[in-house]
Amino acid sequence: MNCPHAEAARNAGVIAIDPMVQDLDGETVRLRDAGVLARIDLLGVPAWTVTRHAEARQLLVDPRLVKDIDAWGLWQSGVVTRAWPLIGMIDAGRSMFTVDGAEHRRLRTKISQALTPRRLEAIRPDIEKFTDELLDALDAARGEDGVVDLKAVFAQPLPMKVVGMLMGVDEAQHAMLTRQYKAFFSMLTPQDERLALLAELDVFYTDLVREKTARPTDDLTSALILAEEGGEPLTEEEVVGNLKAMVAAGHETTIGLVLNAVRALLAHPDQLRLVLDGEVGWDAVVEETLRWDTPTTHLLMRFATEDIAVGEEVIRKGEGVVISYRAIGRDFEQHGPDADAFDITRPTRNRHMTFGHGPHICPGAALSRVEAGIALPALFARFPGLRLAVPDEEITKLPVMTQNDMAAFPVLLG
Ligand code: STR
Repeated sequence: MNCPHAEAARNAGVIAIDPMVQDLDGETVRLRDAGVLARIDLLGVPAWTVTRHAEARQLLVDPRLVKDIDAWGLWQSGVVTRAWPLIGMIDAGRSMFTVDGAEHRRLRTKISQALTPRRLEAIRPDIEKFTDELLDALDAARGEDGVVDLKAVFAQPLPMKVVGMLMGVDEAQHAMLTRQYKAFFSMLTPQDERLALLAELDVFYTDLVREKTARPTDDLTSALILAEEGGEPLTEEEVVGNLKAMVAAGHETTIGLVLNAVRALLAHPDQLRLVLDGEVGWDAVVEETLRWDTPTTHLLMRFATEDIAVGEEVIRKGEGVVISYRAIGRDFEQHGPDADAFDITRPTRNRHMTFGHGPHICPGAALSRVEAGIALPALFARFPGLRLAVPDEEITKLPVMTQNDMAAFPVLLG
């Protein structure tokens, strides 16, 4: 029916995700209150989002939901085009991030095997060295007033150094990549600029893959290129896609994990004490931060290849589904009535779903845990008097729709 009343009724239950949101807790609570499946509006584009742990867990193993953008009705009909500011979050080239089923396993296996806890033990000394160097840099970057930006000098460069080393991206390129991803994720970047920078990044990564094809080294990019007996080798496009996904994901999300953990501890001094006194481990801080303040707020997007009933609602064939990990971390059913509280001693702290579930579960989960598990204790050991240089309310969030990304994190090192 095309009458304005029906239209208004349909819109009534729709939550518009605000690209400029500062009150992320408010957004999270609104989504959780809206039900298991909420109707959202992403800059004019309608989608569903899943806000609860149990249902997300089911949907994430449901083969009727796929990552292939061609399964999206609004894309097929041309309503969504590359002019939409979030298109780069979905139409990111062929890679383990965008493909399902047997092909997905083919694209992903080598990466997940390289990132197991056991394999990561080999690079622990490198991560410790990067951490120490960046702690020196923090010390040196202190201004006249003693203030230094923990994001720019520490939390941001560390994951880039680690993923750069793993994938074979030269240090000289890290500043360029940081700048480009910042512009990519920011909703203030005009769409033509975003598309241009994505094209530039494609050229950069393609050149890198060609260089590694000619002269393979011992990094993961070279390993992805080298054909193996039996297995079908990846195409150049697939290696480029995986490399992009690794750098973008490895860089952006771990920044949030480290900063959100520091922020939570500084806001809860009693809990910081428990860790510093050795009563609770740093792993508990990492897990509780992952649950309570997820680096990824919303993950775009999957598409229904058939009608899928979820509780009272039906996701229709062709509709898009977002997973709202921040709301899922605050699910009362999963974490109890105090789900909104940060509590490193909570019994369910390891039962969060921040890394996803099912075939696409984050292949870098163990890596991010190792990074944060090294960075956080080293930071507090070196600067036991670490504190915020501004009131917590003055920490601003960047205009990024899908990630919990702070503009800066000014601290006094004590
Ligand atoms: C950014 C743009 C790009 O070139 C490639 C990718 C694929 C991986 C995506 C990444 C994206 C955005 C951030 C994501 C990451 C996988 C994990 C990370 C979604 C679209 C998270 O925030 C969980």
